[in-house]
Amino acid sequence: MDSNTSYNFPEILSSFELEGSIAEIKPFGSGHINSTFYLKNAGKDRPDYLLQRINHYVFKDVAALSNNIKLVTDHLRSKLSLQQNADPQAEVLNMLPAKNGLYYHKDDQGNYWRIYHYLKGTKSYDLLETAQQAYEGGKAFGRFQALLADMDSSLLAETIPNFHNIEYRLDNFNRALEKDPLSRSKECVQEIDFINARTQTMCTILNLGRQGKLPVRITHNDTKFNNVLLDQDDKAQCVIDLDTVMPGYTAYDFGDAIRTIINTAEEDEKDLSRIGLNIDLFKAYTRGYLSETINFLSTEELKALIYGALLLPYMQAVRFLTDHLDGDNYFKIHFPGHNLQRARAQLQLLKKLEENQELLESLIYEIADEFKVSKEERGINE
Ligand code: ADP
Ligand code: GN1
Ligand code: MG
Repeated sequence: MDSNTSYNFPEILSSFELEGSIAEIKPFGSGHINSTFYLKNAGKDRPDYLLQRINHYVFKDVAALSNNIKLVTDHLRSKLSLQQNADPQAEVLNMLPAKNGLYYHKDDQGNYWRIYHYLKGTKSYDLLETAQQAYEGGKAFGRFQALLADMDSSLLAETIPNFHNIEYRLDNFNRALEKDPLSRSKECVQEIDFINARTQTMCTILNLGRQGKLPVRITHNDTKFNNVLLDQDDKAQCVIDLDTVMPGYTAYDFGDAIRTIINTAEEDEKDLSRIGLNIDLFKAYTRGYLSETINFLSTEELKALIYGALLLPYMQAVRFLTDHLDGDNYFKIHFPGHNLQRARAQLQLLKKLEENQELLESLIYEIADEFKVSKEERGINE
């Protein structure tokens, strides 16, 4: 959407207190919601920045969203400042205040903007290449949950209500199907049937939560692998994209990460035969994740991880297909039918996950057992 949109960058940049002067502004990243621009400083010894237009069609309350990010990043920084080998400046997003004293600026066209310090020398991957990257990703998201485990989740606003509530997502899907404003449902009959055949089983986590069997914690809720920055040596450096950090279940974060890590193809792969499971990457991510979380995850949470791995591609497919039926109002698309292609790819991934459910579940338990001894040694009980 940004290639043919003109923004008043001088006005936007002058609303923030930036060091040096900005020599170059270029579109950045591959996110589906916000729009990101890299701001290169003219001075070599001055910081570069990352400018983001916050999508306020998706995030209705930008003030509450910004407050969440401020609270979470402050908490992370204060926890890390107590750890000897940590570098809070490099490992936590640093959001700049605007001159208006808020953490965002609203421009004349009604767009909302924020700026982060650009973390130099970092990389993010849409598709992973090595098991080390997967392991580091697992550590990063696991540590993120662990560091926030003692933060009061009621301080955080729900930036998108019912974000991971599959019943709500299915209701929206059914509404879109009923309306079918562009008569697109006829081209996705198979996908609709596939989704409808799984509505009950996909409510497992929701039901466990309602029965009080899963604790509500602070979770990230958008743990795509490209939302963790790795350093030059592929070590985890910083978890980013904090717009959806809010109360949730740990299995959701695990599942969304696995969705992007285990897939041998892109999220929107057209050739479904290329979609397969990379079990080594699954093991590496799970090992990294559990190394940071095993000490606080309950038995029920551990059990729920596999359901998260099945649910998240399903939920994503439901959301992509709903948007396709609605006329592509939510996710940025790059060609007509993109959301349908994305939905098909996610359903194919789900098929593969279902075929391998037992194997994946047993791997989670095997890896958890590797850490059991140390857990018992430390006298941690459920
Ligand atoms: P989106 O919501 O569009 O996914 P992100 O916040 O994830 O936006 O940012 C998009 C991309 O920009 C990321 O995948 C990452 O490559 C890069 N990025 C984001 N924040 C930073 C940062 N502080 N320093 C360096 N790169 C960043
Ligand atoms: C969106 O903004 P981005 O690309 O990180 C979406 C996620 C989806 C993801 C699918 C706020 O994330 O929920 O999982 O696309 N974010 C929002 O790629 O809806
Ligand atoms: Mg992102």
